[in-house]
Amino acid sequence: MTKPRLWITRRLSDATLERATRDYDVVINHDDQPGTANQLITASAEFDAIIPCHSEHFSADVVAQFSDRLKIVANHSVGVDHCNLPALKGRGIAVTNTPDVLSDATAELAMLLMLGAARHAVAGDKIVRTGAWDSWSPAFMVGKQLTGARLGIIGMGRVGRAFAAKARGFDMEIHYYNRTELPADQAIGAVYHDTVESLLGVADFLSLHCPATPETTNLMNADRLALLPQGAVIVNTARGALVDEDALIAAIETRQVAAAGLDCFKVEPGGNPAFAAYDNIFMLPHIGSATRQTRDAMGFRALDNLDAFFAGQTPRDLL
Ligand code: 8YV
Repeated sequence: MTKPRLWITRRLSDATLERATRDYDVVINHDDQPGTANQLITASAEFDAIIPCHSEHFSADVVAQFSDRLKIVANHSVGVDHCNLPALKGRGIAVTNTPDVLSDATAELAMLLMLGAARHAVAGDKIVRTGAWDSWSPAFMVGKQLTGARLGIIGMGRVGRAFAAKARGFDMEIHYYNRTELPADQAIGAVYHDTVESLLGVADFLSLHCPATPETTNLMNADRLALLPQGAVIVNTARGALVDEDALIAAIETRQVAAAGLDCFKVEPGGNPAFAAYDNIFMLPHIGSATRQTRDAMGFRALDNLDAFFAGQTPRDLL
């Protein structure tokens, strides 16, 4: 039987590429540059399947120009805000993602950002690294303690719950907002808030774990930032779209927000150059799921979805 033709848009893990090459007629974008609209449109005529990352944008306009050959977009990501799902489904193209497998890696990075933001990681590293550390005092770089503090989580899906599990290890009091209240065995004592506003009032620390949708764009705007307890710390490992970045800077300026830990930005790659002036904004370049173990698991999950699809079964992560 002829192997399905597969385009892999970015340099995925070696193990993923090896398995894909064994099982599919693969073209790999070894240049590792984001696939352009024109490349996607061309690929739709030449391939049965694409494994893209969140760096390839399947907008309605692009999908409208697709040829009929492409049957499945098996995303190498849990987030699918780069895909216009109605447009893809309208063309009869199956779409899958890679949930579960990146939850721990992303939650670990959220913990790093929360700790680093709370304890002056940027300023502390800078002063030692530059040789400018010439004094010490008990009042020096005093931060905010996690132990016993209230942690608000927006979006108690897989990543949110993995983050809560890690935060319990720091004896934090977990509160959450989710569209629906979790069953007790998943909430594990976390306090449910049925509005974001109610959650914000108790969030000494706030971590965002919801998808980017039209409804969640600029979820953390000036009005909501003002509802946080004074001196709150904000962490975002989900999507840059969730935070009004100008409003965040304003809240940092007034000390309403003491610090932020950000792995996601409105503009990626690149981030927001205005953040660079603030040592209390601890930033990383969208690497939440970037561990070897998780990259393999994401690639394998995307391939599992493809295998099922081409075997005539329903892929596990069909959206
Ligand atoms: C990935 C992510 O690195 O899975 C997601 O939604 O944002 C990241 O963890 C990236 O999307 C890989 O394509």
